[in-house]
Amino acid sequence: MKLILAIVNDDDASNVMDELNANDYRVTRMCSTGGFLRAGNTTLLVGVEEEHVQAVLSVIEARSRSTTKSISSSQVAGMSYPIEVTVGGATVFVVDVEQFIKY
Ligand code: 2BA
Repeated sequence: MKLILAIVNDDDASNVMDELNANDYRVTRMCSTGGFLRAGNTTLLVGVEEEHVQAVLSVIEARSRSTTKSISSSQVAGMSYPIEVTVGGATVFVVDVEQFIKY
C-alpha cells in the first residue's frame, strides 16, 4: 500500500476531493501552511493500493492549477520590492505504508 500526500492550493482542494470520492478513493483533508509564503494550503492524504497510485496522481494533476503570488520580501539597499513566485499545481509525495490498520 502507498500513502499519497498532496499539497494543493486551497481553491483546488474541493475539486480534487470531489473527483477522488466520485472514483471511490478515500481522502483526508488537512489544513496546512507553507513555510515560505506562510499562507494556507491544503494537504490531502490518500491511501491506496499500488495499482491505483497513477489514477490518483492523474486526478490531482488534472485538478490542480498553478498560480502566481506576489510577495514583498526582497530587500535591496534597504528598500523592499515585490517578487512573484509560482505556487503549485501540486506538490506530491508517495510513500510506502508499512501497515494499514482500521479498528
Ligand atoms: P510554500 O513553502 O509557502 O512555498 C510557496 C512557493 O514559494 C513554492 O511553490 C515556490 O514557488 C516558492 N518557494 C518556496 N520556497 C522557496 C525558497 N526558499 N526560495 C524561493 N522560492 C521559494 P511550490 O514549490 O509549488 O510549493 C507549494 C507548497 O508546497 C509550499 O508552500 C509548501 O507548503 C509545500 N512544499 C513544496 N515543496 C515541499 C517540500 N519539499 N517539502 C514539504 N513541503 C513542500
